[in-house]
Amino acid sequence: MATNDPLPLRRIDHVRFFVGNARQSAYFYRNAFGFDVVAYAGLETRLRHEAGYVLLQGNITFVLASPLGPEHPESQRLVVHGDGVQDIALEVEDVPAAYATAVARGAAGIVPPTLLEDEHGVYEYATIRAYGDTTHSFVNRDRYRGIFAPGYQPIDPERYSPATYHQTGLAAIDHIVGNVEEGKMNAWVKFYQDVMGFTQLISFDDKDISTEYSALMSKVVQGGNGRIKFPINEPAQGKRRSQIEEYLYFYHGPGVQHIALMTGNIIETVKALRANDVSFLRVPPAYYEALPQRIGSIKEDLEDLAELGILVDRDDAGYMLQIFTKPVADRPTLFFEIIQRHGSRSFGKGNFKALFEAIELEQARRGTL
Ligand SMILES: [Co+2]
Repeated sequence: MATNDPLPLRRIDHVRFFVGNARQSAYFYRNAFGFDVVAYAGLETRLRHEAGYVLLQGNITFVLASPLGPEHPESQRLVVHGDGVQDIALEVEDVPAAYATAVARGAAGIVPPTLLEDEHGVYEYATIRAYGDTTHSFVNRDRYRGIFAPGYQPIDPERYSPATYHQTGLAAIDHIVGNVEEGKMNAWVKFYQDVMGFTQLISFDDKDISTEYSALMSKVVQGGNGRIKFPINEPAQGKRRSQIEEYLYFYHGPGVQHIALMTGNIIETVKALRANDVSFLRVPPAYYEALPQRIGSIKEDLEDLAELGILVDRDDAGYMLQIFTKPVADRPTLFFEIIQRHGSRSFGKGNFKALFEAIELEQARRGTL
């Protein structure tokens, strides 16, 4: 399978967020989510147009970048979208081949294959357009020994006290979900299949995922031999404005809706995140009364799950536990999912109804339902 793959992808290398104040966002992701801030680029490292921070936890790498002036080519992004995901970078063996293949198959190129070089070696990347203003970079760091990429230096050890660093057990990116406009889901599924060589995993329609107000359609594509999973959502007809429409309205277009972060112990992770004031969606208590019948026996203590608000779903391969944060910025756009899998390959379809009711409660509070 891998040998015939026209566009072999190793893994998600990093997710780059474009934000209004990367310095403060780094503090938030460090002190609330437990990321270690390992590298910095900015005026002190001779980068004149932006500041960047590299954050690590487990196998997850986030890059937070902010423009240092209106001449930054992406500065308008902040006015239009607010803080959000700019780029999902995918590690490849051969950057020029990946870029050439993607463009030959219909992708819009943004940055052609580019070599960045410093005393630590060579870092190579190229960038194509995905949904909305979101991009995919192909990156290769096989010949790079520095902290992240040329321009970045290890973070000044004076910046943060080791005593305030507490990782929360987040280990890897499980999936990254994109919201696209009504009627565009299939075109983006086709993009990932035809251009990126992904396969479609599961599809559920609006009969599965609808409440009185919030209907959506969702399809999941995967690549990199299953290591990269991208669900794509579009709004479906509902009585009132759905959560996907709310996102598209406030983000002003398609973009990344949520990033699911995997943990090996969701109870400990969510306890740690709650202790750091990360806000999660709450489902009604009745959810837990119905749970044993719906899910059967699981390892975790039901009382722990109910106290923390963790959800459970099952498919024929096993079960999974998940919970969703509230949006992490003022606009109701990007949020995070914390997920632990016990065999299940589900994305939590069985929880959608309970969740949507919880989300709609939040929408009603925002007056956007
Ligand atoms: Co998810």
